Amino acid sequence: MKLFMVGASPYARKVRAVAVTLGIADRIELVIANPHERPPELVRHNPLSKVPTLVADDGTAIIDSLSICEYLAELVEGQSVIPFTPGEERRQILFRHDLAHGIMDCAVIRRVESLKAQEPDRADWMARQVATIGRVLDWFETSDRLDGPMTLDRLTLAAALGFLDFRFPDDGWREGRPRLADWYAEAAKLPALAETEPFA
Ligand SMILES: N[C@@H](CCC(=O)N[C@@H](CS)C(=O)NCC(=O)O)C(=O)O
Repeated sequence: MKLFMVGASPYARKVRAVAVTLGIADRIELVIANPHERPPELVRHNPLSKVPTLVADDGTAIIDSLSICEYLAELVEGQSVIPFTPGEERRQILFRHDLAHGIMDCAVIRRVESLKAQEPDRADWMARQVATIGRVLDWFETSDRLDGPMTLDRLTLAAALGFLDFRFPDDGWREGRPRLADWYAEAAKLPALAETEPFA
């Protein structure tokens, strides 16, 4: 399999963290492709020109990080990253995944906006992202499901927090959130996170 990615993408990191957790990272060849440059080898598989994009061994493309994570999980019998059986447990994991994934969305918007010239409308838009990220972090701080096995939701949360540290190291998201800070300090030591640190 080939994974088109960039080193800074939190979405790609989520996929890689899942692959490490599933024990199949060695089956994935990493291909660095800047989606903003619309590289033909990426666009051929994914006309959206977004990373991550996975190309399976039979040439099938799987796009969007959640679909890729589910595909990878399908390859491993008895996996426990994401339950496939419809029901409460799957809904809860996907709910927390979607919240953590939302942190990524807001942080990526903020990063892109921060590279542009400052204008009042833009400052408002960025402040909204910061506020949304803060609300979701507060939600996780008080969640009674913070601790537990590294299922998709927790892997996504850890990748999102890693992206905040990578792009906004002065934000101080740990302040007032001691549970989340302690949880992340432990999560970051796991191979899934330690082996997939972001790079520019
Ligand atoms: N919802 C997608 C988001 C992927 C995404 O937006 N990736 C960024 C890189 S971090 C990208 O490819 N941007 C290029 C573009 O939007 O043109 C996922 O979860 O995989």
